[in-house]
Amino acid sequence: MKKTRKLTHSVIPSVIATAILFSPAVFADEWKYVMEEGLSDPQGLYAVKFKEEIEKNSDHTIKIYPVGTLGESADAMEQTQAGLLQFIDQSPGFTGAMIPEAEAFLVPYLQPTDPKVVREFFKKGKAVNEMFHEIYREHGLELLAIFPEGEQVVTTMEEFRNPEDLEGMKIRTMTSPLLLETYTAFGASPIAMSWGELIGALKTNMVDGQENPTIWIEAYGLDELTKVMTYTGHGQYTTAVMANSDFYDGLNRKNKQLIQNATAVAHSYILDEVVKMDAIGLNKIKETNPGYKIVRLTEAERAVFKQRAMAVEQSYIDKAGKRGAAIIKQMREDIAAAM
Ligand code: 6CS
Repeated sequence: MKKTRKLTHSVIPSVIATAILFSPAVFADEWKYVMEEGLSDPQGLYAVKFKEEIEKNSDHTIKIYPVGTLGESADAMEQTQAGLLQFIDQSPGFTGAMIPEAEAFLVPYLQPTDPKVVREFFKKGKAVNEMFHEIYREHGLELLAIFPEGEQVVTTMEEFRNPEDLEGMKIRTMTSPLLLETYTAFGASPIAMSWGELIGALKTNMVDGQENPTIWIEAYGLDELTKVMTYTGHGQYTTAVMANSDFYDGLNRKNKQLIQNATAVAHSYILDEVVKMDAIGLNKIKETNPGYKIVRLTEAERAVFKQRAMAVEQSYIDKAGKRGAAIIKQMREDIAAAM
């Protein structure tokens, strides 16, 4: 009796401790994931796939915060770096002001436009997959994936074919300084602003145009607010998914693997989806807005903009230094390999 009692006293706490230690519920965390888009946009599709993978393979859950729910892009980044949020999807178009090396994805006429080459470049390219990790780390971010959302297309009130036509046109860009330099080099008058301000700025003629991929232009009615859409061939809208690096470093090996596996699945999935989405975006614009003018600059017309883009590339290298130059060189090699 005495023995039993003694046993009960000593065993119960350890049984409880064991139960607590190995109960899945104790390790089931809710991770917060913020992004710049809605659930049906490319970033949303990626986030939902990532969430599904995490929740299917663990007891953790992911709470997704779509665009607008936690402020603008800059606010979301501050909250992630402070550790209030665990994951963030933010594009170099916004991150570029903080991480100049990330502006490599904005250098005009560097990225491929052929969908197959684009896929290879993002899936297997050494630049995309190896060269940015350490750089993002310096900003408290564990870089997980980089993916495109479609070719950047310029929507304006008037047609343009050369830099002279763009003179005086106020083009909205995201807040990366290199985008301002790009549109200045292209002959326009760029104005940087957050996404939340753009629709109002177009409606009040504060700006005369903007750039975005077709899926986004159609989804947010940017074609309805402009008259012409121009394929200049100067780049892909690119975005990146990151985790707060302290959060990531604090995870055990199993959870890190869980995140890496979910990343691989979501990345593969989105690379296929965006090709379809780009075509869907264009077809929907043609269907719903038949009067909308769609222009594809000829090679000769593009050549003039390409010439101007060289100064922008040099400016990128001036800011991003040797690392930036190495990234550009590697990107060119990756594109050649992908072709
Ligand atoms: O132009 C923008 O600001 C937005 N464009 C896209 C394709 N995604 C989010 C971003 O905020």
